[in-house]
This record gives sequence, structure tokens and C-alpha cells, in this order.
Amino acid sequence: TGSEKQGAAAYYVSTPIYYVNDAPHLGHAYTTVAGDVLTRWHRQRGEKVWYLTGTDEHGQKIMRTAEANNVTPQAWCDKLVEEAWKPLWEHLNIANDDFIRTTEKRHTDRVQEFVQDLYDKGEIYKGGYEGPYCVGCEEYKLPGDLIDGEGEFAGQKLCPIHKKPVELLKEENYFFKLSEYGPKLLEFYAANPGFIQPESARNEVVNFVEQGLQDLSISRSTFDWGVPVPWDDKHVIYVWVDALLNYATAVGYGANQEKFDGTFPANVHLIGKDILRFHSVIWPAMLMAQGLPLPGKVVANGWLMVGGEKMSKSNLTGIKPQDLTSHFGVDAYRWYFLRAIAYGSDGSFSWEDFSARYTSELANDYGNLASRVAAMVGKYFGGALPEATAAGDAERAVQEGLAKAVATADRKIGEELDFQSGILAVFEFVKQVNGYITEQEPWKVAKDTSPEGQARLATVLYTAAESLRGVAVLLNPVMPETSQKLWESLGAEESLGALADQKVQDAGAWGVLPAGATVTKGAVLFPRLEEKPA
Ligand code: ME8
Repeated sequence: TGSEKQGAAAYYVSTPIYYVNDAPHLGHAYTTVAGDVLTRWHRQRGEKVWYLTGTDEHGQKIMRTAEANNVTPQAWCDKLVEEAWKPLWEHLNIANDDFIRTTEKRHTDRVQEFVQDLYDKGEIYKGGYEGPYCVGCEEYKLPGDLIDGEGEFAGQKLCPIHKKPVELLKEENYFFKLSEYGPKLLEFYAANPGFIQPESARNEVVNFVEQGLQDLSISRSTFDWGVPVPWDDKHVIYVWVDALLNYATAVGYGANQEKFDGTFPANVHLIGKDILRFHSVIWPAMLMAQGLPLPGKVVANGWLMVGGEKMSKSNLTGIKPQDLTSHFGVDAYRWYFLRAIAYGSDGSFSWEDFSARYTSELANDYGNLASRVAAMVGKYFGGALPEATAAGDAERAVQEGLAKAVATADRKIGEELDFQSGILAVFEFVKQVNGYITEQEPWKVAKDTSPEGQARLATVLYTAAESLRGVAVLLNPVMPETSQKLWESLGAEESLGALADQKVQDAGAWGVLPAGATVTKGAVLFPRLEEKPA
């Protein structure tokens, strides 16, 4: 991966900053939840973490939306940010450390300085450009990338992502000498094979750069909703240059050197595959031009699809994140998309699939295990966790199962961003513990009132409860409210302290939960689903 950060540095993860032309949808929430799980995972390891999200507020797309709504672009952005974007992240329990808006002065001042600096270094020149532009992408397209329109768009060339006609733009612009960075970028990709993930994304970018890069138009003069070019205020800075710089300005670039040095560059830029080139070609080239360190990796998620199409603001199909959380709960929502779709691949959402997985994996496997164990400790031991004095091979297998789940989940989620495999490893362990209880039949053992019988019963219930202690820690980054409920029901809050302070590294240790802990039945973790809303 990219540059190595020094000891006290934060593990820095970013989401794209989203366009505020409309409210957030499932696709945006997908990337943001993934970032939240990743950063919570690293916090659970005891690391210092910086999780950044925010909004991209300049450019023609936002300007036109504001015009269509008869408000100023700034008023439009303020409203959307406060009424739609921030509330959704709060609702989904997103623990971001900062929220950057590109209309903030802390951002715009630094963007101007950055661009002025490049200009002074001779990295920017004035030139003319004519070509097809997609306002949806806020990007000039190469003619070869366009597709032929049909039906209402017959005879027109369309953007392959937005399926809308492109506009022919002709402008005098300032250009960044991007074409000069091709060889350096290729060298960097070769030296850092993990820089772009997944592999398919990496190959796509390498092929693209190998074909030769064009210089990048970095200013626009046909509208004014943007950051003025400092040496020529008839131009505004191209929205993508403005936007990419958020990753630097938000952590103190040009303003707070100490914070900047301890945070920048990002360890992981999470993005959707639609904005791969911006993050793996333009952004690193901009940093190279300034002699700044490059990010650790750029990880592209696939598209959430509905009816075979990428879910987008214009193709919402009527399902809002809130429709799903009110039905399944916030934790199940956070879990579902990472569990059901291999990160990096496209995936489709369906109510049927979500309902089926909720019932079998969350309610039956996980929820029932937690409630059965608490109920039996209550029934047979008055709620005081008994001591395990008669452990044998069956118990050792469970202990090993937990250690293995910890190691696998830590590697898969914390390092490889393979959320699906990491979550599955924990749920495999949940299954193992369920199987262990079914085999041990504690309800039968309970009938044996001999000291040996009671010791076996105690051992089985301790083993199950101690397993759940590990599960609560491992699933805390994914389903924090559920883990907290379980943690309290195991009496762990009282005996071991806050769940947030339990380290992933120690989660696989055995015998952590002390005998005597007060186990209570607690709230049902995953209530039975109501009828699906019409
Ligand atoms: O591109 N499936 O903002 P944006 C999965 N402002 N992820 C999806 C998705 C889908 N169907 N739809 C959107 C921009 N996303 C720029 C970014 S960053 C310096 C500037 C997610 O509002 C995915 O992460 O169009 C994608 O990259 C992002 O939302 C695009 O959001």
C-alpha cells in the first residue's frame, strides 16, 4: 500500500463526499455503513481512528437543482444537509469524527491555496477544450465511452452511467498537466499492488492509464457556483478538484500542521466504482504534484442494483433507508448489506432476501442463542453465572472456535475489508455454539442432581455465555445496539466494564466473563418481523 504513517498516526478512513442534489439513498448508506464498520473495528482494536464523511456542494448539478427549486444553491445545500444527510447518518449510528461541507471556509480557502500553489509551480496552464460533458458525472467524457440513445434519446449520445444525453461544451479553461503523471502513476501502482481494490478495479485503472492520460480541465467559466480560481475570478475550480481536496482540508491541510501530519493521508478511501478514476488517477496525481504522501488504498464497492439498474437518485424505486430500518431495525440494516453482498461486487436488494436472512440468521441463530442461554442461567442458577469446572473436549472445541472466529474476522474485516467473510466467520461460530448446546442438552443434564451433573450443567452454560461474550465484542462494530443489549444481559457491563473498551485482540481469550456475573434475560435482540409494509 501507499505511504507508511508514523506511530501515533490515526487510522484514517473516508467516504465519498456526496452530492446534495437530493436526499441520501441505499447506495450512499451502503458505503457509509461500510466505513463505519471498518472504523469501529479499528477502534475496537484500541487504535486511534479518524472517520470522515461530508457533502459535495458545488458544481452545475447542484446549481441546476437549486434553480429548479427556486432557491439559492447555498440555501438548498444547507437544507439538504441539515434535514436529510446528517439526520440519516445519525439514525444509522454512523460514528464519523467530522463532517466536511465543501462550501465551508475551512475548505474553500485551502482549495484556493492548493490550486494557486500548483499554478505557481507551472502545473497549470490555460487552454481550450471542446467535448461531451455529463452533468450527472460532472465530467468530460471521451467520445468512445458514450453509448447510443434509443427511444426518446434516439440519435443522441448518452452517458453510460446516467443514460442521459451529454452536452457539448466548449470553453477556455485552465488545465492541470495530468498527462505527465501517467508513468509515475503506473510505477506507483506496480510498487503498491494493494493500492486499488478489488483486483478488477485495479486492472481497469492500469489499462486506462496505460492508454495515456489527457490533461485535466480544472476550471469552468460558464457558471459560477464553485470556488473562484484565485488568479482569475471569471473561473471557478472544477468541482472534482474541489471535492477531492476535502480529504486534505478536513484534516488540517494548510491550517493545522500537527493534525494534518497525524492523520493524512487516508489509510482507506472508500468509494463506489463509479468514481474510481477520480480517486486512483486524478487524486494521486494532484498529491504527487504537491509532493504530498499518497493514500494507503482506494477500495471500490460495487453497485446496489434494483431491477438490473444501478440504484441512483433518479432511480430510487421508492425504497428509502428509513423504510428498511423501520421494518428491520437499524442494526439489522447495517448488517444486511455487508452480509449479503461480497464487498466490491454488485448486489441486488430484495425484501424477501432480507426477511429470510433476518429470520434465520439474526432471529433464529443469534437472537435465540442469546435468549436461551440467559433463560437457562436464570432458571438453573438464579441468574448468577456458574463456574466451569468440568470442561472437556467439547468445550475446548468451542474455545478454539471462538479464537478462530476472532482471528478470521479481524483479518477479513480489519485488513481485507471483506466484510461478508468476516461476518460469516462470527455467524459460523454462533452456529457452532448452537450445535454445542443441542448436543449437550443442558435441559437434560439439569435433571441429574449429582454434583457431577450440576458441574456439567454449569460448565455448559458458562461455555455458552462466555462464547456470547466474544460474539458481543466481534459484532459490536456491525450491530452496536444489539451488542450492547447482549453485553448488559451477560452482566458484562458490570463485571468487565464498557463494551467499547474490549479489545478485538483479547476477544478470543477464554474465561474472561467472571463466574457470579449477573445474567438477565434482557430485551429480545431481534423481534419477530411485522407484516411487510404495503
Ligand atoms: O460521486 N450502489 O457523489 P454521489 C453502491 N460527489 N454505492 C452507491 C450507489 C449504488 N447504487 N449509488 C451511490 C459523488 N453510491 C461525488 C463524490 S468524493 C471526493 C466526491 C455511493 O452523491 C458510492 O460510494 O454521486 C458512490 O461512489 C457514491 O455514493 C457517489 O455519490
